[in-house]
Amino acid sequence: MTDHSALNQGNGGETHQVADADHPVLTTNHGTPISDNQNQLKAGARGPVLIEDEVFREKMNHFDHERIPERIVHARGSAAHGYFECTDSLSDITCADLFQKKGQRTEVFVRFSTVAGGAGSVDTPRDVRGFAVKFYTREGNWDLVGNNIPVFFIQDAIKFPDLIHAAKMEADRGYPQAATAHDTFWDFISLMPESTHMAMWIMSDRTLPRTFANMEGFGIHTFRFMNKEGKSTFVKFHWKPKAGLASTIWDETVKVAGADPDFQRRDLFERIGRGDYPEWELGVQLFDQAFADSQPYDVLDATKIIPEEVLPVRIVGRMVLDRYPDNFFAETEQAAFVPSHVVPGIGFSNDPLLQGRLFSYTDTQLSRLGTVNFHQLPINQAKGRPGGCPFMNQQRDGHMQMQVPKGRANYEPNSLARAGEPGGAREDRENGYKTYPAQEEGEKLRIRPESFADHYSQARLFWRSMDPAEQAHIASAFVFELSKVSIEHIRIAMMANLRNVDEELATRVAEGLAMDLPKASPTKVPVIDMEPSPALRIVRGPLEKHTLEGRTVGILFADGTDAGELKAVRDAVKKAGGHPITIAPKVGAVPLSDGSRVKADAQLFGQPSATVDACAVVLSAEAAAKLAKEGAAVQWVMDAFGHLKAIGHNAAAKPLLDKAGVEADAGVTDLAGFVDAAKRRYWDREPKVRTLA
Ligand code: HDD
Repeated sequence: MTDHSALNQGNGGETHQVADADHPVLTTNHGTPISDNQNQLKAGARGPVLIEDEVFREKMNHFDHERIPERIVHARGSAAHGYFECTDSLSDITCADLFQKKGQRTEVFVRFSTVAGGAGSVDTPRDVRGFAVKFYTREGNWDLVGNNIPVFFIQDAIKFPDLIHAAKMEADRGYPQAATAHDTFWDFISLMPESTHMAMWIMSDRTLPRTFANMEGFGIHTFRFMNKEGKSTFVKFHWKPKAGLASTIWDETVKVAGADPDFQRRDLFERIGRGDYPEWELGVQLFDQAFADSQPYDVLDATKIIPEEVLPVRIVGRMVLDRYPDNFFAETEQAAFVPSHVVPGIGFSNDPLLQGRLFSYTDTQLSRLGTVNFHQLPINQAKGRPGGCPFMNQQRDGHMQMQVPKGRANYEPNSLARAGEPGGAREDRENGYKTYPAQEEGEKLRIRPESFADHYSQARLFWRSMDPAEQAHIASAFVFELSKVSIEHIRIAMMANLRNVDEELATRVAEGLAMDLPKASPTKVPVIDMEPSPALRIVRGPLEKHTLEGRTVGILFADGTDAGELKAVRDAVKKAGGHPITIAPKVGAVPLSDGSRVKADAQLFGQPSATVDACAVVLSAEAAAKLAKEGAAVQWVMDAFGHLKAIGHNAAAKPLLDKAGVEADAGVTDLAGFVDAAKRRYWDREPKVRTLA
């Protein structure tokens, strides 16, 4: 008979590693030590497996249940921890703890997301980005759940399911994933004129942010601040990126999606890893009822902005993201953002979109996280409260209850304390959350106020505020998207709406689609010409920053590259705050002119120039001649030029640039001038490299 005792004692796998000083003993979930993690329990070495094998069954069982429902929207997201610091006290305006004292810090967890795609979709579709901030204040968690665009598609939350159904993949065919360029989306938009303003934003470069660190964030709705005396002030929230606003060219976005589906997630991870912490200023627009009444639109209408030129943004804080989550699932996936979670000093307005959201988010967490106890998950705990996480109430039990409350006080009021037992928590009439006692009265009606009727004036304002380069991108995006619409009447209906925005825009899009302009769609109220708002621009706007700080520079080199030149470019980029990435046809040891051998950070095929912010080409004459015949190298340079990036090169690299069709302009420099040139994009080059609408 064969002796199997050795196998049964757990040394049956070839890669077997055993517990030692560095590795604790592996156990089942109920704590039993495991002797063999390589083999199922069998009847005989080649025999059938046995159902009594709890080690296998438990492991499989857990694995089979690892996934939870993804978010119904904003499923694809990336997050980071950090802090908010108050830089200007708002204690006269709000009693919210985090705004009381200059210098006071509050922990935050921030999740960025795309809206339409599934959890595994690419980071860079044309889509709105979510910008959700959880503040762990000392008086509970406040979730400011915003987007990178200051308006929304619809005015009333009852339309949200329709909007999302229309935007997501089509119900019968299951595509497109994470894309608005399809029939059902534009069908809905064309039939909902209130979405026209947001449609302008999503066709703009705002939906193609370079990285999360290069986006603005907005709370969108009008909220309320309340101070200690109970006085209310309306407020709109703005996040202003320290790294500046920056977007990609559409062709670049498409190439980034192919080269690196995780581009923005990776950037967040690497940026934090190297200490380039993403940072934003928090700004507020504060106003009262008299101001609201004086505006040509309703401040309760989430399809409208208050231009910064009309009501300046007051900077009151900064937010720094300095720690990537330790575990994606436990933190990023299980984070539950709920706009109804506010803290004393912060309240809501009657915006019907906001009011609908106050219901939907808790509801969705119940199906996504599966229990009313989702607030007990570490990422969701109210950990800012003194003493850790002391939420105190008489709510009990439920799925996955993690707490073990002591005593009998699971009801209130009670008099148990008088008998020497713990009596539990009680309300705080003085400092507990108080709702603003707004006066309300009216008939019960399903009705949209007349003050919400203007759907085009701000769409026009947006178009007329754009830089010409951005206008060309918007018109071209409409051409691209509407050319993907296969039902002609939808395209015509959309064009009829665009005529109300701006005749020039409509004409350019119609020309791009080679179609006749239809009659403008009827409008309920006249479209107003508002004063343009330059603050809305990215290109040549107030937040376009010429800098290398936090940006990446690809340095293409190859066998025989001059060692001194390569080092000089790398050093100069670093000195200017940039992040150099050396790229070569082979990553191993590349021989340089002085006989030394260096490793490249990335390989030419794997790091297309679309993935970096500026490009340097440092080659020997032989390598340049060779690479001029290499498609990937020619494309690398051609795309750098086509994506309006700076290209710095040494003299020997010229044949490769010539082959790629690079023409002389301010962005094409020698290596000495490169670092300065690399701080920006060259918008004037665009008409030379592509036809735009
Ligand atoms: Fe929403 C998620 C932002 C309108 C219903 N929304 C969600 C997230 C963000 C936003 C950033 C992801 C949060 C995270 O990272 O977990 N949503 C917005 C903004 C809106 C908006 C800025 C308009 C101003 N949303 C909106 C409406 C409804 C919802 C009108 C429904 C009435 N949103 C949801 C949701 C989600 C969500 C279904 C899905 C996952 C989640 O809540 O936690 O409840």
